[in-house]
Amino acid sequence: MAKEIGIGLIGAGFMGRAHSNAWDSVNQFFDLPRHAGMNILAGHHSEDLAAFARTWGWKQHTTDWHSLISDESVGIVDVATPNNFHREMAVAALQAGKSVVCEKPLAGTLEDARAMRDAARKAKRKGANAWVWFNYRRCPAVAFAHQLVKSGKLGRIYHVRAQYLQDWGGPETPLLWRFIGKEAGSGAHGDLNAHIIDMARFITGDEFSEVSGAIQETFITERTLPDGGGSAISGKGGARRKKTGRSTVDDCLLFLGRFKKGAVASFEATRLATGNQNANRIEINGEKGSIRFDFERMNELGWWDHTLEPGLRGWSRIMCTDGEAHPYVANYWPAAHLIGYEHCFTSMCSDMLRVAAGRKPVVPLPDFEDAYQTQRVLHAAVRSAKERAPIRMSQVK
Ligand code: NAI
Ligand code: SOE
Repeated sequence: MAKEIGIGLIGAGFMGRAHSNAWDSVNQFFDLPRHAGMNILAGHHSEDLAAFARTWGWKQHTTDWHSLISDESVGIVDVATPNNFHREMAVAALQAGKSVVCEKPLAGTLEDARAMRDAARKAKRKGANAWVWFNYRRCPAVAFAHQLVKSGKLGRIYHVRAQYLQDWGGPETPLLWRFIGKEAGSGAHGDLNAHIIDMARFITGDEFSEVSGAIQETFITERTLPDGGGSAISGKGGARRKKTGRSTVDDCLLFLGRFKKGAVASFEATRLATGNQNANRIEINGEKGSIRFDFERMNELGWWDHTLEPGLRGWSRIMCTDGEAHPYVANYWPAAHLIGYEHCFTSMCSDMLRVAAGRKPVVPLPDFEDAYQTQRVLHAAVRSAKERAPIRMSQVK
């Protein structure tokens, strides 16, 4: 019987649900050296935590996250709260000797992210792990793209073209925490560019050397105050107050970049790309071939083989559902029986449980050290937008 690791989850919102589902299902889909025990849930007193715990299978619940962190039955603390809480919660957990998995972006500010990275370094010496939920790495198509680049299939990389386009942030959307700078750190930038920066670094295996040409805009500066309920992300359909408040984050941020090995790149994140709902896209062009991915068709990877004779070249649509070739899918359904958003979280839980038992993950897990590099790029892009100047990554410590 595999040894159990107790999980303590903080946050009972959208990600609280996604993570609960993943911890609950990981040991059904994967045969692992460790089992996840869903021991304690912590949330806000305004929430019906008893109902949440019952629905998702948490043994205990509390409104005091400090008690969750000090509880002996908890080995991994899962932080699924708004960005401004990440530092306090993650650092406290690491100092208590727990492993941590924290939601993205690592933090709202570079300063907070650095403190988290430093705490993770110290905790690592005592055997604790610190990971970040960059869940899209574990879409089989993205993990496969990482493997293709690593094996040299694309050759030298020339271009990285990444976009994360959503459209839920129009004037009808109330002033949720995602629009409050002190809580979120930034808007579409930290929320969405964080994912595609991580994905670009993960697939190429390369690091940024420079960020330039950044522009950001806040189109909707005043929003009505929310009064609870509505859609998980946008609060649409929920109750509102008449009063309004100021949005203090970007609605979009676009920037250019250079990678150390010479590739050039463009990034765009927005919540106002009308007609695009969760278009998390990346295209990478290399000397021998290209890949492209769009989360709205997450089971597919576009592949262009430039080594073929010219008349035979064309974009292939690879269904990344072949258990013998594509990472993770063998653990779910027979070939061509598609998987969804939630499976990427479950696959990430499987890798964390593997690493907790001293084994290797299927593809690299983003840890605090790694996510700190993504946070530096986020920071450089904001500086580039404000200073209207290129920023060398060596200028961002
Ligand atoms: P949410 O607003 O749906 O949920 C936040 C939860 O945190 C709520 O249950 C709230 O009560 C709880 N919370 C806030 N302060 C707390 C405290 N002091 N103690 C205990 N609980 C507290 O937000 P959502 O969408 O779940 O986002 C949470 C985090 O997950 C953010 O960092 C966000 O960027 C990230 N996220 C990541 C996604 C991904 O694809 N990896 C998707 C959506 C969000
Ligand atoms: C809202 O923009 C959101 O839920 C982000 O917070 C997530 O990180 C992204 O994966 C989906 O969209």
